[in-house]
Amino acid sequence: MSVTDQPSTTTAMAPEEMAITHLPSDATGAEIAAALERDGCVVVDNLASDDTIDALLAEMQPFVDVTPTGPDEFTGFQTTRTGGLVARSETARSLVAHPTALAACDAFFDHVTNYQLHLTQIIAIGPDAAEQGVHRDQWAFDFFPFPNGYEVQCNTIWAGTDFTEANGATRVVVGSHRLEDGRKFPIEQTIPAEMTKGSVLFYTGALYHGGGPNQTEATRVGINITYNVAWLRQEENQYLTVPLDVAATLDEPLQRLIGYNRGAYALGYIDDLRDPIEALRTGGQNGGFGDRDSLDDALDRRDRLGDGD
Ligand SMILES: O=C(O)CCC(=O)C(=O)O
Repeated sequence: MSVTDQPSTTTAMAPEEMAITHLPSDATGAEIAAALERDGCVVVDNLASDDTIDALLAEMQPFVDVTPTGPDEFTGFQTTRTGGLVARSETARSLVAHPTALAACDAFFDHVTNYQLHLTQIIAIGPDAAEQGVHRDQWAFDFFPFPNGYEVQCNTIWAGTDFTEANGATRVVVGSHRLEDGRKFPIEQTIPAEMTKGSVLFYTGALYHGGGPNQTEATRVGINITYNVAWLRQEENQYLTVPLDVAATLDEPLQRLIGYNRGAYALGYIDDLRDPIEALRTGGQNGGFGDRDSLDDALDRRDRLGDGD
């Protein structure tokens, strides 16, 4: 994606003009990233099997059962948010590191050295829940005004149940990732991301969206797994959420994805410039900052940005 500060659009599309693109389950990372760049959101249909979703939800159910509902309107008085998926569910790890999700992130985050897991959350919207306020997820970064077009998050919400307008499908403002910051949208100016169980909605950190109201008798379950640029802080603190002895058992790409990695050439090293992965190993030595090639790539990107490309 381009990293320049693009002029923001001031006019949002009318809901009747909006449509969410659906891609098939064999969509490539480049196709997903292109749709994200154009629309700010895209659904990939039927990417996870029912068996995967059912296994993940069964592993998480004991934790979901004891999760309190939200304390305020934004988190939702009828909604539970259960985190720690990497620590608590082996099956969830296969979604966190799903090849299609990571291929999309690889293509989408080509403006940074690294990205990382940002948060994992089962969002269960109960019957009679009101809609969530429409927001940008990147407001979590203390409302920092990122340049328009400089995306810091690639988000997924996997449908743990079918997502319908009636049961609280995520509501989106298609194309709103290019609008100016600080906008307010009533629900009438959004459309629902309807999709079948096992499908996944990708959306950027700049897209205006929110959980929909649940007007059914059944709970809507979403599995929210998000990624962010690795020079920013993670929303869910993986170092404290995933016990060290559990983190040590994960395969190395997942260890690096959850944060045992440098965020850029010199970011996040341990003591005498050691690679953070060494926190999970005994006896290793890996001196120096990160790899020089990635630093050279970062410098090239900075020079291109300076040229306004
Ligand atoms: O549950 C959803 O559909 C969206 C939730 C969301 O946007 C959030 O909690 O930030």
